[in-house]
Amino acid sequence: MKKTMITGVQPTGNFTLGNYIGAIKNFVNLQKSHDSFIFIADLHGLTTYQEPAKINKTILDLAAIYLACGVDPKETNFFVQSKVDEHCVLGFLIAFQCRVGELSRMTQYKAKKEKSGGSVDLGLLIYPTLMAADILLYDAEVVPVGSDQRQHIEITRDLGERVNKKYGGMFKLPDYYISKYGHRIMNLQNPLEKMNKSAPADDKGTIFVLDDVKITRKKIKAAVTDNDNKIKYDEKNKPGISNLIIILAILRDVTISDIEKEFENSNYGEFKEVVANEVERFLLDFQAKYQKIRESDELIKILQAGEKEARKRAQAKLETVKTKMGIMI
Ligand code: AQP
Repeated sequence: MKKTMITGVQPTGNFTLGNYIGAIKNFVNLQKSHDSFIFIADLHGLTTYQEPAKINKTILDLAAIYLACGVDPKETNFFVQSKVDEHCVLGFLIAFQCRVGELSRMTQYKAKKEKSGGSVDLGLLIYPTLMAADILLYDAEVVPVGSDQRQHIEITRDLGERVNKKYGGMFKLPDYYISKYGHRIMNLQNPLEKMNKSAPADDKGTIFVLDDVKITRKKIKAAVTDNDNKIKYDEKNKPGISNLIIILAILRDVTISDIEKEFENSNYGEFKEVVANEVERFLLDFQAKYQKIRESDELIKILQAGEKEARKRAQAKLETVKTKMGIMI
């Protein structure tokens, strides 16, 4: 029997090459061999204020991005999280199983709290309990994510296990799927920081997938490197060039040493030119697919079909959970 796989992305900010390489590309590669679910995490997006009039458009934009990245609705149940209410109900029940200390120790929470000057909304603290519900609701065993999400998958396992022990086995426990390379694509201007989709639209270190390719070329040419001028992977001492090596290797589906070998006699200028060409080739192909899908009527029909299957599975699971917890008459 196929294992169930699930992943999601918030419809906030602007989708980056990091999101593609770190999460969606892995999902796309595995979708056929798994019982696959992918959702637009609009409820998670609401942990920060979103302008109500813009939310629908943003969801459809992101849906078109997923499909243009290769998510295949024939292989994958593709839906919007808020359309399946069971996520919220299970999120609530899971939150009761969690200790405040566990949540306040999450790295992402601590970083965001610090950034905001210490005062944060409750949503940011309990975000991992909703994420745990998203995964446990479908008995997902595989969750392809970037490395920033590792801790959230670990707490999902802990919470699932805790409920199983307390009320009797009801959840399968998930594992993260984090690729060896590409799980943390770095900002081109600051290769010690993750490339984020919440970066400002004019950020010179972030490659947004809907960027004009002329802009992307400039960003890659201006990427911060070092003075060594050798195309050698060394994350610690050469984070900038290592980041570019990973981007090129993954877009070409080759290994890091293939890249090192091919460019052993090249300088940084020549190498950046090749990376820029490869990213441009990827983006032009992606953007053409995106435009076509975004304008088509199929988009909403695809989401509705995915929602139907997701709801069926989620309802059945929630009934089991309620019965085990004793909240059914
Ligand atoms: N730079 C990255 N490299 C590899 N994987 C990444 N992911 C995100 N950034 C990178 C993975 O993409 C999936 C969706 O994550 P998200 O919706 O939380 O996107 P984000 O860019 O992390 O969002 P923000 O709000 O811009 O950043 P944060 O919340 O970190 O401040 C996930 O699987 C993620 O791991």
